[in-house]
Amino acid sequence: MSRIVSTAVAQMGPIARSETRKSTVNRMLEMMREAKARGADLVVFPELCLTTFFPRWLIENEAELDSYYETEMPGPETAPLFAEGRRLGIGFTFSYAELVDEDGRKRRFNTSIIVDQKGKIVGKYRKVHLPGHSEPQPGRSHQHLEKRYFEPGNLGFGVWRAFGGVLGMCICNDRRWPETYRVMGLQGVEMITLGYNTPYDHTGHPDIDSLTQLHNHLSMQAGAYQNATWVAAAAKCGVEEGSNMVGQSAIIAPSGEIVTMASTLDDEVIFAKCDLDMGKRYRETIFDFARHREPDAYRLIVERKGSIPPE
Ligand code: ING
Repeated sequence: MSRIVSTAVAQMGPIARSETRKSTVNRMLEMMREAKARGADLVVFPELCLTTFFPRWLIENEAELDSYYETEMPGPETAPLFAEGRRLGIGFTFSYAELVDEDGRKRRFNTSIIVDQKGKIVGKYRKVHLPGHSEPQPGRSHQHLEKRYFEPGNLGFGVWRAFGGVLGMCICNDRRWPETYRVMGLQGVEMITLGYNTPYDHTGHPDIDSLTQLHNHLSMQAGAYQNATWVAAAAKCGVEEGSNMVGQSAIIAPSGEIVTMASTLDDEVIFAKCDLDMGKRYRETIFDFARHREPDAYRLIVERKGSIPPE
């Protein structure tokens, strides 16, 4: 008997700086209902999908910066998501800016949660890989200041039993790093959900930036195949406050194949029936980690942060 997770990905178009959480939550609720109508058990929303992608600006007023963060989850403005998920019997995942007092100090994380079909938070993850800079860079039309506004996640890459399988999460830039998938692969992950905000002008090098779409899917297809896991990825996309961000949200099978993809730059629900047992045959042959991996040969991956060429 196959273990099918009927999965929807809810891509979101631009969120204006002035758009309220009430408005973004209503857009999410609309797509949650559409996902349920299409038979979904789970719907995946994008990274930082309650507000505009604020790390594109230098924000020096702390109260203004704090206004982009959630201090409770669920809070008054996000509670409707949990109530509707419970009413419809559909789980969901999304990322938000988390402001929390931890270890006696104010801390800021880019945080994602998995909520089950009863509206219970069953998993929490904090983004490990923060791209961009902590100081504004000259000559850029938009900044990328996640290193200024978030700390690297301190929860590691966890996995949780949910929806009849083993689920994990990552967030945006995490999807470019093979370590992200492998740490979850070594815990038997069968589906990884993620969201992203990916501007086309990230590096400022036209030859690289023109390959943003390729690098988006290449990273996720490789991660899925090399760890025999499904990947369900939701873009926040389109031209948002002048920043052009890639769409092409996708559901990717353990084979590395894209089984469905968004074709607009707006709010759009895509859907696939994901057989969690599909990864099994890859894990029993090509990627039987226990039989084929040689950790003693990989020590540098953990011991060394930056690359050191030979003398
Ligand atoms: N955004 C981007 C991402 O990793 C980026 C940053 C864009 C990196 C393009 C490389 C190329 O998709 C976030 N939020 O991590």
